[in-house]
Amino acid sequence: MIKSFIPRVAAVNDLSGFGRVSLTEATPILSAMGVETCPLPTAVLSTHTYKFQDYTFCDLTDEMEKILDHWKSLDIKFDAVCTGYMASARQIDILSDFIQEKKLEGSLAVIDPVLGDNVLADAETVYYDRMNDLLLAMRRFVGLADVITPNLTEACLLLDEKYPEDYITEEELKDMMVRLSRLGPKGVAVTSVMTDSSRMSVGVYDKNTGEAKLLDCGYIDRPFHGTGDIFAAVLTGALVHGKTVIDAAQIAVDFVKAAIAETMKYPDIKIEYGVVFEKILSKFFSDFK
Ligand code: PXL
Repeated sequence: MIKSFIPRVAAVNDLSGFGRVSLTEATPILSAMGVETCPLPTAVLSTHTYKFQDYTFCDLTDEMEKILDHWKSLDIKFDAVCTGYMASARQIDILSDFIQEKKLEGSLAVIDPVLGDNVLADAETVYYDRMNDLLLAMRRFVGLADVITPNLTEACLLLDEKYPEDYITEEELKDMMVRLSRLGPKGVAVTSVMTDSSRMSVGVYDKNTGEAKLLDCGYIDRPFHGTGDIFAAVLTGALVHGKTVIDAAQIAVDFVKAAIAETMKYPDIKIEYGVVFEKILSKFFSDFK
């Protein structure tokens, strides 16, 4: 059996060469948090799919099965499995088996149900490119999670509800998180929630204690691509260090806010280039325990 001496996470996500998303964020972030990161790529892309045309896309579904078989033969233990961008519904089936096995060994499952974002997409397409067939599989998949991290668009898709036309109140958000927790997860963090005209918030709910909190993210009137993936990575890193879901969400909010503040120093960075987290990474987590 290969045991972990520092926390070890299987990070299941795509590898997009350019544009700061998914594994190009999760891997350095988890490493900086003192977590051994074992990437399991779902697809290799030249760039992510937002705003870039003609990106290359190599679906790794078959390869994932082989990688998992090899990992199994090595009997590797993981403190957590965190999943993000899925390239096919079959990947969700493969990972469902993997997560069920790993949960029996005590691993935590953090599922980011990557599907879309109203804030980024134009009015009638809430889904990210390629994602509109995955909803049903994703609804089942989140049932296996200990913690889920949907943005508000994904939360509405999972609950089969309309995206709110107006700002959302704290009570409405708590109610939504309680309903999401009924799908299975004990912890729910909903990102990208406009709680008034000048405030973006993250809602977080801990089913074990019944506590819900609204975390203030400030507000800058433009989207920041890839911040959901950063949020999920930091939250996972904090959870495997033993933080509660509410504390972990606060740490993730603080890091995303710091990365956004850094990005604002570079006016030439386009939205699709993601946020500049590199320069703040080592300092932010230097004392992290
Ligand atoms: O950040 C979500 C995400 C992840 N991976 C890929 C994407 C997106 C959103 O556009 O395209 C490949």
